[in-house]
Amino acid sequence: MAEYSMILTERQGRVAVIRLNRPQALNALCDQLMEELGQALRGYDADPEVAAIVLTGNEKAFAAGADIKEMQSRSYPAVYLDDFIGKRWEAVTFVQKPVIAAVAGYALGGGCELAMMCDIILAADTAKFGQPEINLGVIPGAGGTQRLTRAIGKAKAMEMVLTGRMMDAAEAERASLVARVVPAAEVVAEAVKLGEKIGTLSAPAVAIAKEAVNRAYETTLAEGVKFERRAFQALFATADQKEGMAAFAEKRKARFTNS
Ligand code: CO8
Repeated sequence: MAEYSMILTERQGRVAVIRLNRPQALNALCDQLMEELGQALRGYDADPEVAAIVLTGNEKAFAAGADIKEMQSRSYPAVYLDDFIGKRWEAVTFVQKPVIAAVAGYALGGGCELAMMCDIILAADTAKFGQPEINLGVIPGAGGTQRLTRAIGKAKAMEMVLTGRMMDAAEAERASLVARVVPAAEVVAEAVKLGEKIGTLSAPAVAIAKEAVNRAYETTLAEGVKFERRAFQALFATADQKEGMAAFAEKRKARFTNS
């Protein structure tokens, strides 16, 4: 098991929990933290014992953004040549297994963007989402202008990105940014429960379901529907499709073998 200094990792059954752990800086997402996060995500994605991954912070902050103090003196050539953001920040988007963000407290800037890269966001009633980069003389840089707009629509996204206004958990649920709001003390347990539920299902079906939903962001309706149909048809090649349908017909619980 790798040694990490800025994240904590644990397994709860078939669910891996990654906790961002820089509380003194409200989990500001510095390079080292993002390297560690990428490493942990890749490790769990490759581990056949893991069905889903929960990403969380602490009760005060999921993450208050990229590390402003680390970023402030960087030059354009340096950030460009380092492909600042791309290399370290997109690890979540390459994970094949479901990644569930359990957000309590601040999810700001890069923190909000990181949550939006996850497949499902569960919000604690204390969660606050925002893209305050405009206050720093910059704009979101890890997908905020794109994913927020797709999630909540132009009117609210534009208001948030142009003014830095934060959205509380209730508004985030109304705006469909988050799947559900739960009491803060339960948000990680609820996310793990969700991961466990997914873990009882057919892993190939889950992975392709995730891929198909994500395809909706990248393509036309006609192409997306065609992709979905081909994926649906392909699942008839799995033993899990035979088992799932037989179990329904026989009125028993399915025993999926991920094959
Ligand atoms: N970066 C660095 N340090 C931070 C950050 C941050 N984003 N957020 C908080 N901290 C530090 C504070 O400096 C403070 O440290 P210290 O005790 O040494 O002074 C400590 O965390 C506690 O913070 P506060 O004292 O400010 O706590 P408050 O409860 O008073 O305020 C807030 C909480 C409102 C969340 C406040 O901390 C805040 O406004 N933080 C900055 C939020 C922000 O602007 N985020 C956007 C950052 S830019 C960004 O994310 C760009 C993403 C682009 C893609 C990623 C590229 C790498």
